[in-house]
Amino acid sequence: MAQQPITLIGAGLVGALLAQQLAQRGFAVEVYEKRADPRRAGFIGGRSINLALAERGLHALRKAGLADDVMQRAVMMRGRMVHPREGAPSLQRYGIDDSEVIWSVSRGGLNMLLLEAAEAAGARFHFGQSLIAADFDRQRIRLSDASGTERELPAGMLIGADGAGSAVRHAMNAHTALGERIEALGHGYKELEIPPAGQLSVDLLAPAGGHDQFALEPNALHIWPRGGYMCIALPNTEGSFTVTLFLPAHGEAPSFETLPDARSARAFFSEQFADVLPLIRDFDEDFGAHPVGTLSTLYLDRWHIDGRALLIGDAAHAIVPFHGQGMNCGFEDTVALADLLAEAPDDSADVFAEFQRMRQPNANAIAAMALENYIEMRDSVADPHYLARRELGALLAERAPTHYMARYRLVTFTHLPYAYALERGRAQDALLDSLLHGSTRVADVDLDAAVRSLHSNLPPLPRD
Ligand code: FAD
Ligand code: E0Q
Repeated sequence: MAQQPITLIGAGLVGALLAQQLAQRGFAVEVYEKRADPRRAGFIGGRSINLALAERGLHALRKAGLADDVMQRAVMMRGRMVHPREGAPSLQRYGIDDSEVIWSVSRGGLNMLLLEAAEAAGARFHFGQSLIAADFDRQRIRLSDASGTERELPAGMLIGADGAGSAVRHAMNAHTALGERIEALGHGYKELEIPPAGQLSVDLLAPAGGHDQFALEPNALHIWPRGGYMCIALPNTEGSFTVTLFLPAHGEAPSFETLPDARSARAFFSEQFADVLPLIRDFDEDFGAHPVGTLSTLYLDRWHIDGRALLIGDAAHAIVPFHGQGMNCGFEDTVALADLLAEAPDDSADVFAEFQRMRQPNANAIAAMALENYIEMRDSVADPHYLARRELGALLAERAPTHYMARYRLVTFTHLPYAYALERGRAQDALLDSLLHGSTRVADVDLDAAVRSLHSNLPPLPRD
């Protein structure tokens, strides 16, 4: 192939995987990344931050030939371990059995693995290079290095994988209105760390028979739902956990605004998350040093300027993290785009338009489901009506697997389009509601009649 090189901005999770996929298909790829090379610099102060990898992301990694490498360093999560204010934690399985699980992976580790793979495939990376402007008429970009020195480069085909605050998007929007809409959630997040249990005092170790390397059950995503806010924790391979507190940014207590220092935060945790607090060894230091992150959903009318520039991943469709699908969706994007470009390397305008046509309805659907899942996680996982629907759903999935699959499973364990999962979930919920009509007594439902009603009201699930 003798096409013009592709200029990619951003070597985060999506940029690095896209670079690998394009290089593998024979394209010349030049990648410019604002930050230093994490393989040299180490990842943000050595903090271990992790995220949930599910079937969609894994499928993209399989196609890239990278799944085995990634899985070697992943921790299985069978379900969510819900820690109520009072009483024992309980595991809500994500799938029907251990064939339906998700995986906790290190963000930094995954990013470095993807950079290695992309370089090995022939992509070229330029670190410490920040895009500051783009001229789409002259097809040139302006970059600045860490010292502030600027330079200009030609960029015939420009792809922005530079995340939620995309500079490429900003430049595109100044040239052609993209119809940008950013909806702030109004809640922020802060990451804290639970070190391996070996590093905690002896009396906090798991009871005899437990996993003594871990302060909590390792093969689960832990959730402490508290109504308007919550904590979660995902396991790391070394036996540590990364805890994330999600809380309103402003307003009456509790909000990040009302927790200005570690002392107030400690008092809040000792009231609301009493069992988590003693596990976070360096609580004061973590709380004081780690910034509060912001959360928004990004909607655009257009993702591209004809064949000259395109946005992908969070730069095109940042979503709130409550379904654990942002990276998974971005990884799905990379396969779709690389396949389309390989088929028609000289028709980037058609390819970009087709990419948006294919992916935007699905990005909108996962954006909506991620927002709904925040409410579900922080309020409903302890709600009897929610639990009754879940229980009845599980019975129907067992008795009528061709006609019922929980929306969570459609999103997390299949490759069916997100938009289909959203639509099917609505239809299934309506049916569950009509079967339960407000009751929480699953035992009272006539299951044979329920299965008949399911078969006559809903088409069979499509083959994946
Ligand atoms: P990013 O990862 O943000 O990468 C963008 C890259 O571009 C960065 O390296 C940045 O330095 C670079 N860059 C930025 N500006 C410039 C510039 N001007 N010039 C050059 N380079 C630039 N997703 C999941 O699938 N599962 C989860 O469990 C999950 N948990 C999450 C938890 C939280 C708290 C948050 C906030 C998100 C979570 N996500 C999760 C979403 C996931 O993090 C994102 O969807 C994913 O990182 C998007 O990848 P990206 O490459 O598009 O953007
Ligand atoms: C998952 C896996 C940040 C984050 C990531 C996640 C999930 C949640 C709650 C959060 C959703 C769920 N979930 O448990 O239903 O499945 O990734 Cl907060």
